[in-house]
Amino acid sequence: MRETVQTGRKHPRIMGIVNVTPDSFSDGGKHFSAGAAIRHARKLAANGADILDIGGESTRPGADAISVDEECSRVIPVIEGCRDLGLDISIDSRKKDVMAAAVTAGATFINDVSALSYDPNSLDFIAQSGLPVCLMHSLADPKTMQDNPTYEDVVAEVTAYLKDRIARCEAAGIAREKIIVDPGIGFGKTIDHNLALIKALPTFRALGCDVLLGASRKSFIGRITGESEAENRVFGSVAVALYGAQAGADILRVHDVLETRQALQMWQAIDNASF
Ligand code: 8Y4
Repeated sequence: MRETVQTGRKHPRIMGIVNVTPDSFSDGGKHFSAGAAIRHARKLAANGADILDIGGESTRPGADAISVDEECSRVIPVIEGCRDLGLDISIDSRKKDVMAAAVTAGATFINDVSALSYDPNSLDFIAQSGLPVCLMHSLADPKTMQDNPTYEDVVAEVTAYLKDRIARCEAAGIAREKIIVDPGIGFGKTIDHNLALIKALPTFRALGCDVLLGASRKSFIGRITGESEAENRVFGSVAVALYGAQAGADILRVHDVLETRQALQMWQAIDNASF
């Protein structure tokens, strides 16, 4: 064991992605398998995830909307199958009824890609639950958001949007310490918008909230590196995670927990070294 005392900053928390849709975890056919999703989630936990982000609704442009019942039938068994791990469990949903069922099943964190703008009942629910919530920026319509997104100044506009969402949360009784902000990489952004937002992470921290960065395997990494297969974007994703850690991200949402954790451990050891 090393004798030096670790005093410097800790690395960001790792949020492992558990995408519980029929195309991610099937029983070999067209049916969603909760067992396969739970096995994957438990592996992410063993690999060092601090938070598991469990979501049942696809955010792909043009994906079909699903009902509350369908969404619950996907996510609830997976939450129940992970709650004994003692990790934070994040419910990735825009619907208050799904959030509420997830919290009853053991979720301890709300991740809403609509920043609580999709469901008018979500704000009050989160205020009374007392749970932390991630507010992510996205352009309004998921179907069209990637059709030539334009901003005068992407950093200023995303900052202003998040500031407004924080104010609405605080007005509803959600404490600022419970709010996590996220620039929403890939949600209505070009490659250059994504790069500018990652570079501007310290600006988002200045809002007085923790910051979440979700860039893992996203298409801008594929466009920059020429890697068309999302599963082959691990190295590029780890590089973004390290840049994000250096820039002050508090939570990194990633598919590749083991790889990201190893990279962060080395970054942290160097960052904290003082010999
Ligand atoms: C390969 C695999 C390529 C997945 C792209 C993707 C974020 C998020 C998503 C995010 C927060 C995704 C639910 C998109 N991204 N939540 N959710 N922040 N807070 N695409 O960046 O991972 S889904």
